[in-house]
Order: sequence, then C-alpha cells, then structure tokens
Amino acid sequence: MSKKKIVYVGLSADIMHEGHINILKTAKKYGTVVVGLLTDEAIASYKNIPHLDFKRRKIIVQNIKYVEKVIAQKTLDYVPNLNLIKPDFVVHGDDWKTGVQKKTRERVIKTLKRWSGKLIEPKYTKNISSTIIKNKIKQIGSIPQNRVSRLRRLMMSKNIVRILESHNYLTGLIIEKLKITKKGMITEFDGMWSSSLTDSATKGKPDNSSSFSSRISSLKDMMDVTTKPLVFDSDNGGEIKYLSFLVKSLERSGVSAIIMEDTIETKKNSLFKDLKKTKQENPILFAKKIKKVCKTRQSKDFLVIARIESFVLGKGLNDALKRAEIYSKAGADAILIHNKEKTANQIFTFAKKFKNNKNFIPLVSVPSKYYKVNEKNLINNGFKLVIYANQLLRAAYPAMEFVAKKILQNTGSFEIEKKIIPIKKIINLIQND
Ligand code: SPV
Ligand code: MG
Repeated sequence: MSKKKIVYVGLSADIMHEGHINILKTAKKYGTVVVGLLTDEAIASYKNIPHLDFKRRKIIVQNIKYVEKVIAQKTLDYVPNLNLIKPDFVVHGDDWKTGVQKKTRERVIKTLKRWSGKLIEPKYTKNISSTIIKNKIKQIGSIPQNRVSRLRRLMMSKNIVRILESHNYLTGLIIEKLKITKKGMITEFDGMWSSSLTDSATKGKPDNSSSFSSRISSLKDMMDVTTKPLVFDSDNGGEIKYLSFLVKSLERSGVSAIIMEDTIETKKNSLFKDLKKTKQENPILFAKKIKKVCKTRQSKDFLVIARIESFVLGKGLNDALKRAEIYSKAGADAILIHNKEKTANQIFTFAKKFKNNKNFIPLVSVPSKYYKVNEKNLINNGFKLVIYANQLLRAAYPAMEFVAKKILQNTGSFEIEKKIIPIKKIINLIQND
C-alpha cells in the first residue's frame, strides 16, 4: 500500500470563512492535511497582529474535520516548515501570486522542487476575505476589552510598537487608516498617544495638569471613530487618593496603558528649558502610586508605564537605574526613560545597564528631542515601544497659520484654493454609517 501523501497548508486563520474551508477541503483530496498555523509574531512581521491569539486560532483549526494536525509556522516564510516535514503538496489560494506574499510563493515552489513536491493553487473564493470581514468589524466598532488587550499583545508580537500622537478625531483617523507598503510589508501605526502637551495646546491652554475629566472627554470621541489602542499621558497621575477613579475611567473608556511620570508639585512640560520648580517624587512614594494602579485595574492587560524624569531633571544614570528597579518591583509593566538631549546616548547607556538587571521590563522611548534616532536603533538598544509625541500638531499648526495669512494678504481665498484639499476629500474621510 502506498504511503499517504502529506499536504501542507499555511494559514493565519484569524477570521475563518468559507474561503479557508474550500482550501482545506481541496487539500484533503490530496492526502493528510498538516496546517502550518502562523504565530502572532509571524503575522505581525508583515501585517497587523491577528484579532485572536495563536492558542485560540489553534483550537479552531484543530477541530476542522479536514485537518489532521496543526503545527506552528514561526515565519511568513514557509521554507523552515517545508524542510521539516517535506510535504508532497502545498495548497494555497491563487491570490498570493501578487502582493506581499509573492516572494514567499516563489520560495515555496523552489523548495518543493527539491523532492518533486507540487504547489496546488485553487481559485481564490470571490467576495470574501479576512480583510473584508475585518473592515466590517471596524465599522461596528471595537469593544473596549479587545482594544485594551491589544497593546500588550502587540508588545509581545512585534519588534517595536509604534505610537503616534493624536489630539483630535481626525488625527485618530489618520492613525487608524494610514498604511504603506514598504519592502513587501504593510507598515502602519499601532496606536495613539493622548499627549497632555498636544491636548492642552489644542485647547489653547498650557501643559500644566489640566483636569483629567476634560482630557478623558476629548479622548472619548476619538475612541468612537477608531479601534487601535491608546496610551494615556497622565502627567504624574495626580494625587494617590484619586488615582483609582482615574484608572477606572480610563479602563472603561478602552485605554490600554497609563503613563505616569515621577514628578511632584508645579507641573511643567519636560521639554521646557527652565525646570527649576519641578521636583522629582521620592521613588518609594512613586512606587506606591504604581502599586495603587496595579491593585485598581480590572485586568492586567491595562498596562502601567512608569516614566523616569531623572535625566530631564539633571540627575544621573545611577538615580535613573535605582528608580527603574524600584518601579519594576512595584509592578510597572514598562519604563519610559525620558530625555531631552539631542542624542540618544544617555538612554542607550541606561538601557544597556538595565538589561542586566533581573527586574528588567520593556523600555519606552519618546524621541522628540533626539529625533535623529530611528526605529532600528531603538530596537537594537532594547526598546519595545516608541511614541512620536507631538509631530502631528507641529505639522498642522504652521499649515493652518500659512493659509490664514494668505487669505489676509490676498483678501480672499482664491490663491490658496489649490494648496488645500477639496471639501469632498474631507467628507470622504468621515464614515457616515
Ligand atoms: C506629552 O506629549 O505631553 C509628553 C511628552 O508628556 S513631553 O512633551 O516630552 O513631556
Ligand atoms: Mg505630557
């Protein structure tokens, strides 16, 4: 009797639909079906992380009657798994002949040739794809629990999580929708930063701890039109006795993380030159605030990120390291090591030292002043999250002022009309249903 043929099917299987079933049914006709289920990391390497994590997706695929076995596919590239099981056939929908997976397909064909394996490509099932379903889900909106946990999952699956400042609903929509394809990978922002600086500047007020209720009310509308995670800048979190109310409010709104800085008294933005009146909190007292957040939060998916101001306030590396250890022991999920130097040298030295500490937790960077740094440098130096904290507001303000000036100069808007987007484009940006 001839040995049963092995058929390999690589799947993400985030949102299962009849297209997947067609593929698996076809695969079964050729032999015993082994599914290579892409890990969250593998999916994150070329597009956004899946809605369901690996474990949940595995349970679903394992229980489909055409499937014999599920193994993990740890890269978008099929080759490591193909070499491992040397299948007689690989089955994949013909949609990957173009787009981000084109190269992956070519490598599959080349590898299979080595043992005379064959690629079978059933016609792509029309009018259905995970992307179509995901877009429909987006229109319905995202429930808070899913949004909250998404940041932790992103941090576990990606080299670096990329967050951009959002000070109103339109900037929220840019972060939500903007995607570019770069070297065959879909690149986008992973979430939004609710900045005390840009939120207060948008309201024409100084960045000096405006009320949390006003901050939260402006982010609520942003949450209505977006689904990506949001990181909240809480300044120093306010008085410890009110902290639990803030945490509950944030969690209820679907916020994924709170960032608290270790300062007290007169709040001034960290990027100011004269910070004489700003004092750093006693680290033991600040650790109590971290513990309070940990105790209050409903779910560990809501992250508490401790922001260390030692470098900003002229204290040295040792002070920063001592604080990082204390905050980590108190339960912080990550450390934002802030800096207003022109280079990242100081924070990279900090990262190198802190890496050796057994209480190491992921690091966050806000490269507003040391803007020459890029994400590759940050990844190489152990950073897991980057926050572009104010760039969109800095871009919008001069553009608006320029247009206003031109209207004044020309006593009319004719000259400027071609330089601004048509109203139709604005209307199309907003979903009406
Ligand atoms: C903010 O964006 O409000 C911040 C970052 O807290 S910084 O402006 O650098 O203090
Ligand atoms: Mg701030």
